[in-house]
Amino acid sequence: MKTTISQVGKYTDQEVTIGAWLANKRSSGKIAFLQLRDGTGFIQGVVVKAEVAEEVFATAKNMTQESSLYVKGIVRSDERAPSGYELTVTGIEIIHEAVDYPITPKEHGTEFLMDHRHLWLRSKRQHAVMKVRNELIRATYEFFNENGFVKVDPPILTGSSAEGTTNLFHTKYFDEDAYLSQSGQLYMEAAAMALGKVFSFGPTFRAEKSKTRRHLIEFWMIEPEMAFVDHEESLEVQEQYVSYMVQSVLKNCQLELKVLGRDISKLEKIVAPFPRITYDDAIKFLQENGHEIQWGEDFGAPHETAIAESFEKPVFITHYPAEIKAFYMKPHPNRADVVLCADMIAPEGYGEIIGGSQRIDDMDLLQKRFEEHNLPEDTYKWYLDLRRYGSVPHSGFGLGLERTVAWVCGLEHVRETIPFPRLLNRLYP
Ligand code: NSS
Repeated sequence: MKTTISQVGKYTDQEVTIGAWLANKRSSGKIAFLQLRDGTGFIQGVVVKAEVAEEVFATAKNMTQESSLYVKGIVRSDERAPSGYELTVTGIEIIHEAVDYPITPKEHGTEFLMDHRHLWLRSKRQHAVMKVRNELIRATYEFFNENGFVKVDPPILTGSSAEGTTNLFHTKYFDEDAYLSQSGQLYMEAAAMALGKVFSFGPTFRAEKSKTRRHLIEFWMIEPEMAFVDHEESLEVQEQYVSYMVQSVLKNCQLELKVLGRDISKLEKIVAPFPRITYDDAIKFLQENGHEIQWGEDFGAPHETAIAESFEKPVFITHYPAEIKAFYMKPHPNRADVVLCADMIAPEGYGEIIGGSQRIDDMDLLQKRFEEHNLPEDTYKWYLDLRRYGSVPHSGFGLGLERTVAWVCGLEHVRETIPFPRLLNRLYP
């Protein structure tokens, strides 16, 4: 029976055939232990010299790392094995022999691994990260579909900026200037006026000159937008969504979290509601704890970490000064100097994973903002139309997938959270 490693549990004590690669190998004169992987999982194959044909044992002993093979064997249930199963090998057919695979079981430096990202993805740890990423994506679709949202795809080539002009990726669109999308938000606002509750999930681009462990040049964002939903109601959707994702990973990725050595007890606490703290109080807290920061300044990574350390769950920092936030955010009804917005800061120092706000729905105010921010009104004519024809209160947010993967997996750096990271100095492979 031909099967995959993830399915071997259905064939206990039966003979199966699996297409696999040799991840690693140990052998003595009498027995060989093959660490096999097939994409669906990892399993140990045991080849006992006395129990197989001579050439089978010889092949096993001489097989090189990352060679591909069809392996035949009997499935044994084994409590000591991480997957719960082991394979007693009866036959081996080499498909392709790999010579001098560059990533050996010894330690390699980060730059070397990044140069070999196309191969590094095969490792057990990277496999686990990609599986968790996939589960976060799966749970995202499930959450929004179950809650009445419609998936809408905004364009990637745009003629305007959504999040300020400093880190735009410029390109040509035939004779016109064009930019790679920094955020689909403005288009999602139009979509919300057509479909009510919508979400997007796609790549976004920021030519950020920052070389930090949280910044990618190309990253994936989930952007829900909701008509007739105010700032407070939007925060409730956000905490429900993030709880749902984390609980889904706990339920469906136990093996992966174990491979990553993630402290599960920290993730088990991620259940809505999440705490909220205003920007004003956050500034006071930081000043009282010895940070040099004044009202009106934006938070850096050390500030976010200091605030997050007071909580076991993600925390919303709400009502930032209008001056340090995007042009489209709605001012607080009783305080023109702050806006109806919130950033969600992940626990354990993983930083901001969500930025969101209620949007300006008043035509005159939005026009005034365009002037203040020096944004060309003709490029945004269509966006003003949303306030001209049946304007309604509406809110939305953007969750950065890679930062969420880093947090849930407990990774030091976002470079391991995406298959082929685009970083300040890296476009290869
Ligand atoms: O700039 S954001 O805070 N907000 C927006 O783009 C809004 N237009 C979203 C919206 O309301 N629809 O970015 C949102 C999130 C932020 O919290 C991070 O988690 C992530 O996007 N983000 C990034 N991740 C990785 N690398 C970079 N450079 C990056 N920039 C933002």
